[in-house]
Amino acid sequence: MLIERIKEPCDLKSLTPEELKALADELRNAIIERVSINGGHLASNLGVVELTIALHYVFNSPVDKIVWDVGHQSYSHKLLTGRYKDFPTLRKYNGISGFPRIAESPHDAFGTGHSSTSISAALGIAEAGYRKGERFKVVAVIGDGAMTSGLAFEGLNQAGHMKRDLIVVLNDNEMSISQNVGALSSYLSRVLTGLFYQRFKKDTKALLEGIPGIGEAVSKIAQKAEGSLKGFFLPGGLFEDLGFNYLGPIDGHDIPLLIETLNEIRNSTEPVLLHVATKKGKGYKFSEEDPCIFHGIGPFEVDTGMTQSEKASAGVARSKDDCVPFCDIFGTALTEIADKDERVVAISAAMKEGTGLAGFAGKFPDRFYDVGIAEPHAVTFAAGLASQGLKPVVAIYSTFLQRGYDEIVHDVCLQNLPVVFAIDRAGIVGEDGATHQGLFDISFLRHIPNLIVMAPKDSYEMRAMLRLALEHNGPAVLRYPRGKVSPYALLGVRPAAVEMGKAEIVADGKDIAIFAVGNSVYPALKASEMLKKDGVEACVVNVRFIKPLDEACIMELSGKTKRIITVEENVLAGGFGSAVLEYLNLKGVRDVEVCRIGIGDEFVEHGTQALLRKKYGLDEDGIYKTAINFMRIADPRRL
Ligand SMILES: Cc1ncc(C[n+]2csc(CCOP(=O)(O)OP(=O)(O)O)c2C)c(N)n1
Repeated sequence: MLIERIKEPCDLKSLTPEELKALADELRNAIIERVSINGGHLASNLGVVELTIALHYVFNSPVDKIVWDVGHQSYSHKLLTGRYKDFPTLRKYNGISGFPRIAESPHDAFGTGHSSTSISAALGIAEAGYRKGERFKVVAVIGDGAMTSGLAFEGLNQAGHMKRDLIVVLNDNEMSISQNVGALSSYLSRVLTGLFYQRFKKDTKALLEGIPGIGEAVSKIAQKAEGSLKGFFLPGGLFEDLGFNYLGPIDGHDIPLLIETLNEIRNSTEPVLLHVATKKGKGYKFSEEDPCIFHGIGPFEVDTGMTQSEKASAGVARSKDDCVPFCDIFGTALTEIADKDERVVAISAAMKEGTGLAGFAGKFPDRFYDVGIAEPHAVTFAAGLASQGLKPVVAIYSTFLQRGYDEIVHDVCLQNLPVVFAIDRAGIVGEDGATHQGLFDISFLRHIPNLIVMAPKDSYEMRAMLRLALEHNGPAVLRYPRGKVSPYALLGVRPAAVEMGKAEIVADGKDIAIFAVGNSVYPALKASEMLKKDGVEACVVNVRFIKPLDEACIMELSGKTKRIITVEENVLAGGFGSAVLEYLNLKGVRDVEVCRIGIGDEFVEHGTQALLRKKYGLDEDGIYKTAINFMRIADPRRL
């Protein structure tokens, strides 16, 4: 196999054009096989196989730096840069990451996971080389989806101005996760289809012919000069105007053409943008047909394209909310509410499917806004809508909302505007790893005045909290995890109605009080059952409101038990447990001990959710062990 012979990218250079083509097939097969077992980003990776080969053929990584945007398409890059042997560990705990990481390989010039950073990072790298007098090339590879972000344009803006030696490869497959949207996307489509130039020709002809006396003659000359006109007015004018030399669009699956073009560009010392057209999902029938489903996917069967969970649930009847992902409960609940209230609108930043809003978008196309990968804009756009009496719901993953922090403070909360934030993937997300864990949102939201922060533990609370958030005349947050809801029937009792600022006691006990946030309530309940066997009666509180805190409940239970454990899938610094400590401190309570379970001062790496929850003591065993130790220290004679 050729792929086994490539230990370093320079090994590519001795391959013939036929061998490079055969290598592309091998890379594709390796990626399909591995993703079918480990899960991962399939369609984006299959689309850039040839481009990756050509880049590594022409440039000399790691001296030359290739900066991948998002980094979800870097599997071929990993396979060609000495990680073929480790590829089976992709996205597994202690294995190689699904994204580039500086710590993983010298060939990973810049770590990513969030989109649209590549141009800024590559420009910084190029500028550093320039200042240090070092000679190397820097290539940013960015998708048309990632290009819709303001951050990408901030990078282009400075790069075009500084005129540094920088190459931007725009990998245009006309898809973000789903169909790319927006004016930029339409512009790129016109460029790809050649319509831009044709329309220009038509408009120019009409314009010239309209000039009295000389118009027709000039138009004829212009037609003759079409070749040079084309040179002047090639598509890509947008990038030219921003200070880049534009080249393309070229076929991103034609290795010889890519190599020839990149070799040309290599000699440039000014910013160049090469526009390549690729097919997302290329080379695997099912991902070509449905690149959106195969964008990020769990394990699947190669022959049928069916995921393991699809296979498992085929033909199995389900009760309404049983084992449905939180995001789907959210999407359905929002659609139901919107049916009765036409002021309700929904906003997504290029994550319609992931956030469960596809149904809403289908039913209310003119009340659904996909703003592209532009989280800060999504927040401020929502603030504008809310200022005029609409009820916007912004659905964004916890990790990506980090981008919108100032907009939440300045545009929404400061003006007390009724924007609802549906924060999905809050907590441990699993195999996507450190760039995607949603472990900061409680800390970066809890301190903002006017904001209400809720965490539903199940489908009942998701619905009730969403209603409450939309009725509330101010900003509100719902944070909920990746994964399926536990049916509330598990509790064996009907849940108490959701009331503003009120926690729910789900198990009584006098020895210790466990305050659990959202999806940590069920493991806390199970831990309380284990504790019972040791003679420890734990009271379990479903926090529901991180803000406002249920102060009365904290006071009462701390007085009764003198021992509090808090459990949250968030960093400890500034989290819910911190809020409890702050409150007790404020009230001068000195005789209550608080033990907090959450994430310490570290980034959480990739691994399954179950494994990571175990590692950080967030599962039932972890909560049980913490509680037992806590009780032993507090009362050594008892246990
Ligand atoms: C800031 C941020 N928001 C959202 C995402 C989720 N996301 C990952 S890939 C992607 C689409 C990227 O599209 P494009 O850049 O065109 O790359 P393609 O997958 O089509 O190759 C999105 C929205 C992200 N990674 N970062």
